[in-house]
Amino acid sequence: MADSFRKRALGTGVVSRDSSSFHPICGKGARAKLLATLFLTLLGLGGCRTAPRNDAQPDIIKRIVMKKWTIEPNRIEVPQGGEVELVVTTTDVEHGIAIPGLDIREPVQPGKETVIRFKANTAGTYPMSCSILCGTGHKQMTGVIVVTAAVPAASH
Ligand SMILES: [Cu+2]
Repeated sequence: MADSFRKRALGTGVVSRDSSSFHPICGKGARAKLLATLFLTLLGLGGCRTAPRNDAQPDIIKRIVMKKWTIEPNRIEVPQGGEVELVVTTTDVEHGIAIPGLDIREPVQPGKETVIRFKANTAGTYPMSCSILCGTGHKQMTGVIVVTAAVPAASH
């Protein structure tokens, strides 16, 4: 008798809990799903914004160190057709890396890596220089990117 009463009470309890929380749970679930979708969308957008401008995986990674008043190394050779990644840092003040022939101009800040990707389409010598006035030796901060012509494939 007591058992059956308890069961019924529990049953009622469960039913009433279900019925009372049915709509809020649905609403919450939908909202959570919407929020999750928004969150993932934002993540996706964030990824796009911070992605390098060339999505291809680099074939060649070159590190460049800028400091008063040199660019090291001041000559970088890359093969024509290569996907190139330049990782530029500064050991002192803010500098800027400019390679006008490759349409590259980016600030280089202390404590940060400036990562630049490009495809070396056309063979040639591309002057690079510091693009941010950094002191008396600023104009000495020069170098070249040399894109070496692709060797024609040997005939069979
Ligand atoms: Cu400079």
